[in-house]
Amino acid sequence: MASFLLVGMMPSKAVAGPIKLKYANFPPAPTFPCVQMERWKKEVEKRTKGKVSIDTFPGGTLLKAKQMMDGVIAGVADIGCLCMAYQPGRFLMTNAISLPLGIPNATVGSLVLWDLYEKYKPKAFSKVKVLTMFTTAPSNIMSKIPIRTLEDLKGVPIRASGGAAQILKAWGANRVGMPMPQTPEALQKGVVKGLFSSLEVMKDFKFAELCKYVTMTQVPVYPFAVVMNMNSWNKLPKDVQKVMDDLRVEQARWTGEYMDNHVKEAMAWSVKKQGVKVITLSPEEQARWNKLLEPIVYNWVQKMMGKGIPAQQIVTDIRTLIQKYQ
Ligand code: DTR
Repeated sequence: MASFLLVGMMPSKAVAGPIKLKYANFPPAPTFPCVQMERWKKEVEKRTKGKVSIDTFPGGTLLKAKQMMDGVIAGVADIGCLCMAYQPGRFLMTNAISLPLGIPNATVGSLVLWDLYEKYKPKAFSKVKVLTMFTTAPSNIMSKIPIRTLEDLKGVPIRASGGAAQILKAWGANRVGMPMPQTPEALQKGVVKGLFSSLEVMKDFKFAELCKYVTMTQVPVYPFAVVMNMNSWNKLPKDVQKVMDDLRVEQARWTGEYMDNHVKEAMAWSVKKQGVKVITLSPEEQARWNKLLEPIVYNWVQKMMGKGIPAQQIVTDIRTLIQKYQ
C-alpha cells in the first residue's frame, strides 16, 4: 500500500520512459518520403537526448496514402506523411504549388511551399500540427513507348495525380489516377503505359526495368506534408516541441536537396545500367506543349476565386518566392 502511494505521488517524468510516437508513411521504405522520415526520426531522437522515441511504419502498414490525414486526426498514428496531390479537392491552396509556374527543383519547391503554408495557414490543416512540407523534383514522363510529340502521347494511358493530372490532360494523354504504391502493378499489368512523376522512382521502384523512355517535361512538382495529431502535439513538453519546430524549414530543405541529388543518381543508373533513353523535346515541339499549359493557371485562378481563395495573390507569391530561392 505504502509503495503504491509513493509511486502514485512521484512526478510522472521520473517513472515514465521515453515518449513514444508512431509515424505512418504510405510508400515502401527505400523511397524518398520514408528516407526523410528516418532522417527526421534520428534528428528528433538525438536532439531531445532520448526523451522521444519514434516508431516508423513505412509501406502503408499503419495508414495508406489516402487515409493519412484522417488517420492522423483520429489518432491512429501520431504523425503521418501525405501527398496532397492524392486529395486535390482537400488541399486547394497548397496544391497551387503544382501549377506550371516554373519551379526548377525540389529544394526551391520545398522552401516555396513552406512559405506559402506559413503565409496562408490554410484551413485544411487546422486540425493538425504541421511538422514540415516539401515537394518532389519536377515531373517527367516515364513510358514503355517513346514519346517525342503530342501525337505520340495522344490517348496513351499514363498514371498521374492532382495538378499533374490536369497537365497530362491538357497534352491529350489518357490520364489514370492512383497513388504511387499502386503504380508498379498497373504498369506490369499494362493498365497504364507509363507514369508522370519525379524521376527518382526510376530507381527506387525499379520502373527503369519497364519504362525504357523518359520524355523531359520538367513540370510540375507534387506537394507533401508531415502532420501530427493535435492532442499528441499538445501533450509534448515545450523543449521537445521546440526541437520539432526548429526542424520545420531545415527538414524541408534537407528533403528537397536529398530529392534533387537522388534524381541525378537514379537517372545515371537508369541510363547506364538499364539502357533508358532520355528524350528532349525539340524547341518547336516544346513550344506546342507549353502553349497548351497557358490556360491552366488562368482557369485555376478563376475557379479558386469562386471559392473565396486569394488565388491571384497566391500565384504572385509563388512567382516571387521562386525568384527568392532560385
Ligand atoms: N510524384 C508523386 C509523388 C511521389 C514522387 N516520388 C514518390 C515516391 C513514393 C511515393 C510518392 C512519390 C506521385 O507520382 O505520386
